[in-house]
Order: sequence, then C-alpha cells, then structure tokens
Amino acid sequence: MKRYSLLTPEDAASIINNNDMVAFSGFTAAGSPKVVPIALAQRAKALHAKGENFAIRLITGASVGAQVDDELATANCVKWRAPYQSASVMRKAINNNEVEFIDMHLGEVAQMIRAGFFGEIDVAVIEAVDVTSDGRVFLTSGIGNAPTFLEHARKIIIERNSYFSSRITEFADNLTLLNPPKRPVIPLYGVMDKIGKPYVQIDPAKIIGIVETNQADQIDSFTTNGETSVLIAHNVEKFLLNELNSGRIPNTFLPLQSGVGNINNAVMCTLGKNPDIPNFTMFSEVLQESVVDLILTGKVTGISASSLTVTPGKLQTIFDNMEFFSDKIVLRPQEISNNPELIRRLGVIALNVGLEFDIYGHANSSHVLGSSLMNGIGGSGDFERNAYLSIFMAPSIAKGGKISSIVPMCAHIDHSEHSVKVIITEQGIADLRGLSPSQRAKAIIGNCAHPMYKESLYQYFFKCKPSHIPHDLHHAFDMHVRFLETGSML
Ligand code: 0RQ
Repeated sequence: MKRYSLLTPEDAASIINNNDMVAFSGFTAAGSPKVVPIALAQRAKALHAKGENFAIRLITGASVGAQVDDELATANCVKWRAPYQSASVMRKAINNNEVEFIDMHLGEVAQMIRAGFFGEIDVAVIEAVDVTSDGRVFLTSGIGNAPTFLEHARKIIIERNSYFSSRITEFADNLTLLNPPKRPVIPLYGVMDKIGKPYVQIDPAKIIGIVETNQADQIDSFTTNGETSVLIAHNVEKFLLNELNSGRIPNTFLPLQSGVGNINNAVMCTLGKNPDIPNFTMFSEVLQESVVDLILTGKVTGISASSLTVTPGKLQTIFDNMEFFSDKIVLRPQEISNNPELIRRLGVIALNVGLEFDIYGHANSSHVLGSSLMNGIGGSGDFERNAYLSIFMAPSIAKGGKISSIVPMCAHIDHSEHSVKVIITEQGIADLRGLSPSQRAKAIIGNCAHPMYKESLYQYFFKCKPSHIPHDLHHAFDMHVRFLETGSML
C-alpha cells in the first residue's frame, strides 16, 4: 500500500522538464487542474529570466480553465498544444505561430495517444476528489481523456480538490478502449447505461505525489439570451416539431447533443418549455448550465456527457439534491461520450454552432477568414458526421452586419456538405436532405441568408457556369476579400 508524498504546487511543477509532453485532466474548465499549471507558468518565467529554455507540449481533453491556458501562454510556457482551446491569450499565441496547435476531433484523441501518435506522455496532472493507496483515482467534474492519461503517463501528479463532494464519483463511468484490431463492440445500448467503473485503476507507483487544493471550476454563467439566439432557438423548435409530427423523429424522441454557448443555451431553454416536445435524454459531451434546470423539471430524463460544465451555484444545486440527480447524470471519458459507433447507434440529434456556411452546405466552425483560429473543431465533428440529424446554427450576420455567415465558398471547411443536414439561422431553416448542390444553394440563400446579403449571393450563384457544384474560382472569395480590404463584406 503506497503512502503518497504531499507536494506544494511549486514542488510538483519542478518535476516537469523542458520539452516534456504534459497532459492535464478535465474537459472544458470542469475537472482541469487549478494550481500546478499556475506554478508551472511561474517556473517558466523564472527560468526564462535566467536565460534558460523552458516550454512544454500540452495535451488536454478539450479546453481547460481559460486562466490556465492564458497564464501558460503569457509565460511562453507552451510550444505545442492539442486538441482544443478557448482562451484569448492562448488563441493569440497560436495565431501568431508562437504555439503549434493541432485542432483535433476530441473523440479520437485517446486512441491516438494509445497508438503513440504523439510520443510518450511524460507527466500527467490530474484533478481528483480522492486517490486510494492501491491506485484507484476518483475524478471530479470533467472526465475527458484523464483515464487514458492516467494509464499512459510515465509520472502522475494528483491535484486532490476538496471543493467537490465525494458523491461526484457516483456520476462517473470510466473505462478505456482497446486499440484496433482488438476492440470489441462497446456494450452501451441506452444513453444511461453504465459499462465502466467509478474510478480509474492505475499503478500507484507512478504517482509522484499529491497537491491539495480547494477550488471551484472556473465556469462563468451565460448572459441573458439575446434576441437572435431566441429566434434561432424557435426555428430549431419548429424544425424538430415538424420532424416529430411527420414521424421522421420517433414520438419517443431521440437523444440530443448540444454544443456550448448562448445559442445552445437558448435552444435547450426553448425545447425545455415546449409541452409538445416529449421528455428526452441527452447524449452529449458537455452538460451545460441550462440542462440542470431541465433535469429538475423532468424534461431531460437523463444525460450522458464528459463534463459537468456548470457554475458553482448549479453544482451546489446538484450536490444538495444528490438522491435525485445520481441516476440522471453519467460522466464518461470523451472517447465514449463522443464515440462515432455510439452516436450512430443511439440516433443522436446534433446541435452545433458554426462561424460560416457556404451556399452548398459546407461549414466552417473554427477559422475566421480561413486563417485565424477561433477555438477549434472540438467535438462538433464527432457528432455532426455520425448523427441521425446534424443541425448547424448561427446568426446570419456577425459584427453588426459587416460579415455574412452565408458565403459563396467557406474559407475553411471542417464539416462538409456530405454530412451537414440542416442549417438554421434567425432568418429560417434550410433542410438540405435530399437536395442537390444547386437546390441547396437556393434553400440556404433563400431561407438562411440575411436580406442585406441575399442579392449578392444569388448573383454569385446564377453567374456560375452550370456544374454539379457551380463555382467561379475567380470570385468565390470576393466577399472575404472585400472584408479584408474594406472591413465589410457588403
Ligand atoms: O465574436 O465575441 O468578438 O463578438 O465569433 O460568436 O455568435 O458569440 O457564438 O460563442 O456560440 O461561438 C463557432 C466560435 C461560435 C463556437 C463558435 C464571431 C462573433 C463572436 C463568437 P466576438 P457567437 P458562440 C461543443 C462543440 C466549434 C466547436 C464546437 C465554436 C464570436 O460554437 O467554437 O462546436 N464551435 N464544439 O462575432 C468572423 C464569422 C463569424 C465571426 C461569428 N463568420 N466570421 N467572426 N463570429 N461568425 C464544445 C466542445 O467541443 C468542448
């Protein structure tokens, strides 16, 4: 039975060497380490002041707390980063090419680590609510890739966070998959099935020590739903009701996946209030704020996700009502929450937000003007490609109308016309199923583009030489170029 050393954050940071591949637990700010990364940033600054090189390669589940990514980026402590981020200083460093960033489908990361695609993980910093002397690690609010990091890292530092109720472990369903060709069918046939363990079992000898913390996840509440988000939400509601009424969605409904942000929040609130939408389950990657209330009203009967991305107040609501919540939330590793086999089998309806869409239905959710990273593709592709119905949403214009979200050709594509099935803006709904590219162009421009951009989009489309996907490569990016030159696509 192992006795673990207690470490200060600075002791723990000193274990990490220049050029190490470092892994952090969590998924979004939920469950990500709180104090060792900050000490690591300070260590980097001190070493840089002495003229020494110090930068790590950092792999995580999704984003981590914005403060963590930003402190590390400010300290020039990261030279390589994967698979997702959403922090302003880190984003700037990536777009300045100071950090090499790999934008990846989140469901695929664990398999790639096991296969050695990125080399060995030197140190994993894992937040846990407890760890036993025989190596059972009980994770907190975000599972992410932590089980795989724990299994594969050479050295492990545990941040034991006493902020969380130990009952949080009742939600966890941990397992890791075998890599091909040894992987059997994943035996999960219902959204709420549990097929793993509440802890991750590892060799305790790998644990270098424990850092004690007591800190909430750094998760902000949403602003009140803007008018555009509410209009988009009503269009989603209208579309789903029509699908239900026509029998294309069974009357027992299907599990929903919902991305994060104000639009998704508005959609969940709107669906939650509609008595004609049956009670439903969610098979998602993030359990966000609004869903807690929907579980309380009974509209959401259960949710499978990889993280509890909720404010401290909402987390307290859950802890205060554990008898009620314990069988209604399952937290899984992201290779399970975002697994293509499961998403296809369960018939998930995917609801994600993009930056821009072209008139044929390709979507760009990650790179502004084809070049500047916003956040990353995240899990949107895991769901979108494999969903029963993949719905993309966005306001029809951005930056006060200077940008149209509908463009002739996307300057970057992360979801293709072959799998995007429905596009919804505040203007309306483009149902692309069964439509040829030219039919799609008419539906997208006609139903989703903002009136101030319709004319120029139609002009582009009608001037193109007939073809299966009509394009004029001399003018496909005129709107983008106009924005770059004049500050407006108009
Ligand atoms: O910029 O903040 O400076 O005003 O993009 O746009 O409308 O506030 O929407 O916060 O939901 O983010 C696609 C980025 C949308 C997000 C994206 C500008 C706009 C604003 C944000 P400002 P909104 P959101 C689950 C699934 C990919 C990952 C994903 C995202 C800012 O949803 O990262 O889906 N998705 N994950 O003004 C230039 C355009 C623009 C534009 C909007 N066409 N060109 N700027 N903006 N459209 C989560 C995980 O995977 C963990």
